[in-house]
Parts: sequence; structure tokens; C-alpha cells
Amino acid sequence: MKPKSEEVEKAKRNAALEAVKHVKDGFILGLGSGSTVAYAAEEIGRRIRAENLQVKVVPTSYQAFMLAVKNGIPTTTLEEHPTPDLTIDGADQIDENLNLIKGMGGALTREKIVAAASKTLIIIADWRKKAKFLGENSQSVPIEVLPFAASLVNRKVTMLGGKPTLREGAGKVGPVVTDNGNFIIDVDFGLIENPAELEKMLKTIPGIVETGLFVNMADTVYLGRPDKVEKLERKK
Ligand code: A5P
Repeated sequence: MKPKSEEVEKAKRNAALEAVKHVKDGFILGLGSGSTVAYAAEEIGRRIRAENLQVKVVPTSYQAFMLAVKNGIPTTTLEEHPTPDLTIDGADQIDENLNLIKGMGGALTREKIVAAASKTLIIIADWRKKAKFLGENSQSVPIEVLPFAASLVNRKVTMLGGKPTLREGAGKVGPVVTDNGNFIIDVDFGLIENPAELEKMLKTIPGIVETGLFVNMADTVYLGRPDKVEKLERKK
């Protein structure tokens, strides 16, 4: 049975609230992108007003920047704060080792850069995002590519066994253009038993700017349900 959308929204919010409990006064935060992060931004804004919490965020997308502005959260940059204390971000799929697929909102490259710069990465998601293996339920891997390289990348990922689809816009004809001026190719690789190996191979293809595979990056995942939150930690 399909879950009701209000149950899913409650689950996302519950996960976000748990993550924001980790935010301390003086923190520099990476602010991820997506609908689950929107709840985290609301809670950070609420705490700024209620507790006079002093924090700044490095946004991972224009959406994250706008969420920060809307919620009264001061923004900063990696130039000013190269090592954020904590990044809170969403995910599209999470495997048993806390490897992730991200980028269904098109924001994967800046998300990965900010996550890699941060001391800690906390992922927030609803329960439907958990999988035994990445790639389950036909979840494809978003890949950001230079427009000039799109046909080469299509050919190369097909040789690796993937089925590529150039992401088309909604509210715009033609391909989606990312915050960095690139295209997104969504590639269905089937079940991904070794995400680290796939990531390594993809990174050898000229024109791939970044992939939505986040391997060994998440420290903690809060998996929300309508009535509780499960905490998962990466084995190190
Ligand atoms: C943005 O490109 C993504 O990486 C998001 O973090 C991911 O798609 C999760 O988004 P939702 O929280 O909206 O599901």
C-alpha cells in the first residue's frame, strides 16, 4: 500500500528534527538540498530565533541558499569557512553500509564538495529510502556532465552496463541545466553491489563532473518514520 503523503512528510520532519539536535552554538553548517532538508532549515531558523543560536550555513544549491534566506539563517562560503562542523543533507537511497545515491534534485556536485569538506555528515531521509543494495527499485545514479561530453558519457556508461537517460526539465523544454551549468544523466546500473568500484570507474570518464554515488561519506543517518526515528551509524 502506498504511504499517505502526510505520513511521509511527518517522517521527513522527524528525521530533520533529530539531526538539528546536533547543531551547537558557533557551528558552521553545510546545508544540503531537497524537501527533507527544508524541514531542517525551518528548525535551524526556529532555534536561531528561540535560542539566539549563532550559526552560519554553506548552501549546497540555489535552493539551499533560498531556504537559508527564507528561514533567517546567515550564509557563508567554503572560502571563509573551509571546514564546516557538520553538514545535514538528504538522500535518494541509502544502503546497509550508509553509502548513498544523491542528486535526484540535481544538486549533487556542490553537495559532495561541502560534505567532503565537513567534519561530519548527517543524512536525513524517510524510511522508504533504505535499501539493501543501491540501485534497488530501479533507482538510477544521477551523474553531472559537461554538456560537451554528454554523448561520450552516454556511450561509456553504456559500456559499463548502464542505461543512461538525459534528464529533461519540468517547466523548461530540453535538458535540465544544473546550478553549475551542466547536464544530468540518470544511469540505471541495476543492483550496485560494489559502489566504490563503480564510482572509481565513472571518475575515469572525461566530462563527468561528479556522480551521485556518495561512498563512505555519511557518518550518521536518521531514518524517519511517522512516529519514530531510527539512527544508523557507519562502521569505521
Ligand atoms: C538533491 O539533489 C539531492 O541530493 C537530495 O538530497 C535528495 O534528492 C533528497 O531529496 P528529498 O529530501 O527531497 O527526497
